[in-house]
Amino acid sequence: MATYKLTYFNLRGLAEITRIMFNIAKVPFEDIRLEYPPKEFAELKAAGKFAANLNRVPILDYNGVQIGQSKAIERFVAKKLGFMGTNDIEEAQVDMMCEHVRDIRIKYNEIRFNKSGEELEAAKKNFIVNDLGVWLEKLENVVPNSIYSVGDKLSLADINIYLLILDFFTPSEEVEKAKENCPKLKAIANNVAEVAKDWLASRPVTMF
Ligand SMILES: N[C@@H](CCC(=O)N[C@@H](CS)C(=O)NCC(=O)O)C(=O)O
Repeated sequence: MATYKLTYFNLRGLAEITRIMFNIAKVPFEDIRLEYPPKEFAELKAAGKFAANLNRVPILDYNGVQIGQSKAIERFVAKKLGFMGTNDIEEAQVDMMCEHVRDIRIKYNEIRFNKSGEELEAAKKNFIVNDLGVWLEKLENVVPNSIYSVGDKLSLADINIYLLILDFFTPSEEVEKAKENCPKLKAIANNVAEVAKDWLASRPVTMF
């Protein structure tokens, strides 16, 4: 039987989509969580433990083979567990949706990680009030009227949409307003939340 060991910090961050896939598929994996803020990380890094991700995490150990880069890990695990569509076209569509979600998250992260203090708060609010709804409505336009964004089963694309709609932004009236014209995205996200509810209720509570 295949063995999966996923090493990351004790955060949702770049590992959570993969953890959600293992939990929905009920496939056992070792969820190795390094202390955050990092303590033992420097020592393990110096010992070459994370070379496959250029001395960073996450790292997936699959049957003793080390795989780095969170998106490569997500796609690999999605393929193994059946979350990457049922044919080449669906696989490309899943990939496309994931990249759409990534683009929107990057836009917000560019603000989050490049500003501070009052300037940060003002820029975050400006994005949420003026830009987020516009991007979400574009995404809403490319998903079908279904609880699945691609084909007729849950995929990596749906889990990305779940993260964007229900996890990534701190809840607020403005965030709710940005989502108000996106019933299809909400239905997809709510379906993932329902299917993954045991994991979401029992996972460690972390700051991000
Ligand atoms: N593109 C990489 C980025 C990996 C990355 O930046 N990991 C961070 C944690 S989120 C890390 O290990 N930082 C510690 C360090 O760089 O020393 C991926 O997606 O896996």
